[in-house]
Amino acid sequence: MYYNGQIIKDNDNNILKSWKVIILGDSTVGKTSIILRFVGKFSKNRKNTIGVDYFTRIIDDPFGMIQLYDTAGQESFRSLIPMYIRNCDIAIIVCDVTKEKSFDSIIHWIEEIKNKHEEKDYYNHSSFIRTIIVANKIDLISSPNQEKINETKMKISNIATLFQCKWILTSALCDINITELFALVKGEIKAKVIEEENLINQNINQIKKNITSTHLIHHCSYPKYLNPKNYCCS
Ligand SMILES: Nc1nc2c(ncn2[C@@H]2O[C@H](COP(=O)(O)OP(=O)(O)OP(=O)(O)O)[C@@H](O)[C@H]2O)c(=O)[nH]1
Ligand SMILES: [Mg+2]
Repeated sequence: MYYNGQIIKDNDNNILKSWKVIILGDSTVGKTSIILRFVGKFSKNRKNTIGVDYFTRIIDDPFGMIQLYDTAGQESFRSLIPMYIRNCDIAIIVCDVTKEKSFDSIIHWIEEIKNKHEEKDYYNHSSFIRTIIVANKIDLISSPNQEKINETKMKISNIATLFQCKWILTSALCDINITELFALVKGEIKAKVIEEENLINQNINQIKKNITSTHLIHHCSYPKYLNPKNYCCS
């Protein structure tokens, strides 16, 4: 895979469509670990992310490339993140099932995404930033503590229902539901592809309408004396 200006190509010279996915959440909730699982480079000994890291992975369904922006959860980097949110297609918000405070931050990031989405509308961009909420480190509350798991599920699903997002419980450490999380991401990408196609069709129809009406005006303004018999408005 290589970059040629803005165009991204694979080794067979096929142009790849790319989708930007940003991963948000408090420090140490496991954002980098989730991404490293997905790109096949998981390691247990992680350092805190500084600023924003970038990863890619080719996907075949739909065919293209996922560009992953792994953000730092530490407060000192927070002001950097909104400008990355603005250009993304999908946001994954991660919390740690053992840290109550990390649940509260979900709302902060949803608000931030909403603001950026409104800005996008302002600039007449159509696409909506689709959001998935992830409760990570599920291994730390696994059975026999079923009650705690149910409580966590209830909490996450309530937030997700409120903001109309998808949600999932994961463990990057034990590789639980990471594939399923990125299946959700691919599902959201497919929904975006359909959304974009519909938008293109709408625009084409609008252009066709405009051409037809322009043609009529042109036809009607055809000077009468040049073709008096066939003059459409006569
Ligand atoms: N038990 C458990 N530990 C995890 C899991 N995921 C990540 N960790 C551990 O949590 C710690 C922090 O993980 P990171 O992936 O670096 O967290 P982060 O959200 O990227 O943190 P920042 O880069 O500071 O924002 C590391 O020690 C990981 O090994 C998990 O699912 N279960
Ligand atoms: Mg990190």
